[in-house]
Amino acid sequence: MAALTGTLPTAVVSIRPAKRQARLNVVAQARGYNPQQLENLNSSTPFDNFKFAPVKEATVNRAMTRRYFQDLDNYAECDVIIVGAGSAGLCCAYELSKHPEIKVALIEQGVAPGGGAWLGGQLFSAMCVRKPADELLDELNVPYEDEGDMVVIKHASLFTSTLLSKVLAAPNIKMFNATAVEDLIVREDPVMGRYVGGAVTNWTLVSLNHDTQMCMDPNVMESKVLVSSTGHDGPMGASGVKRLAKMGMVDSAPGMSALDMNSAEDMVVRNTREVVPGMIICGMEVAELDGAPRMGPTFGAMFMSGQKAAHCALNSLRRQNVLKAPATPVRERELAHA
Ligand code: AHZ
Repeated sequence: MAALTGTLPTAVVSIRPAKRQARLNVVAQARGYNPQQLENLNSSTPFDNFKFAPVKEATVNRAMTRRYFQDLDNYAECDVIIVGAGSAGLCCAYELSKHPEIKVALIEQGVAPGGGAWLGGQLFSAMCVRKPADELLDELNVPYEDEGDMVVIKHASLFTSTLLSKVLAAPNIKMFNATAVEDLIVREDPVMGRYVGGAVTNWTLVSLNHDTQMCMDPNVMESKVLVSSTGHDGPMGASGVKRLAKMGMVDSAPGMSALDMNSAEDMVVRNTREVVPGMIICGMEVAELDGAPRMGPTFGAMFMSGQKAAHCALNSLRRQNVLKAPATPVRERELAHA
């Protein structure tokens, strides 16, 4: 028998059930089908007879708010704050997920994390990654086509959704999305000088409305290390380094330079660093600070810069632990010779 094809006349859909069945039978027979076949297409699905258990609306409210406010309370002080959940920030978070003892807050101004990593260049699907950054793809089990010195993922979203799922599942990482970092906490220390001690936050929708409403003061989160991965200049991008430049904590933030894939990717990874005590930069924010070229649609440097930033953060935490440890004669001798 021929396969069922074609659509039914719309009039059939709107008439009463008995009449409708009769019409369907006629249509089915006219087209050479058994009427039961047509009826089966109309009938049951595995979801027809289910029923949810009753719920109290307030229970749903409390399930969300209790957790969110517990998180806000818990993350008022954390080890690492990552600002920006683009490819660099997410790679940094993923690397830190391997250290479950470290408490990480990932703050993203957008509702949807991922930054520019949902698509390749010019809104195309494929994502190009120069080697050896493909090692991360093997670790994540993201498939790709090998093209020699670079690999190509069939859709950037496949990479980003896989990475994001690992980061979000990590017990030591909490993502606060729809939350903007409006400013930095900067303190003075007799030994270190000025250092970054955390982030000044607000709901992004509030941040975007400071000029329409009065006095919407921000919140704060303290960190031992802040990783700034806010991408290149834009409404909120490069906000970390621009703040440092305004305060004279770095000479200037000239902005990224014109495209040169070959030098750009090496430079971004090489220059990923603790730029002032307590603050590490990675991803395109590095190019913004150093006037380095942009690389356009190749993502290897973003992966490796994010991974390197995680290691810089671990080093910074270790250094802070050493400095905070009570001085012993042996340690003082070690420090004197350091
Ligand atoms: O929403 C931003 C994005 O998700 C977020 N962000 C920016 N400012 C923020 C703020 N508070 C909270 N003040 C903020 N979040 O940071 C994320 C940056 O992601 P991105 O993808 O724009 O930057 P990236 O450095 O991770 O990756 C850059 C990818 C590029 S750009 C480029 C070129 O222009 O040539 N080439 C590549 C591969």
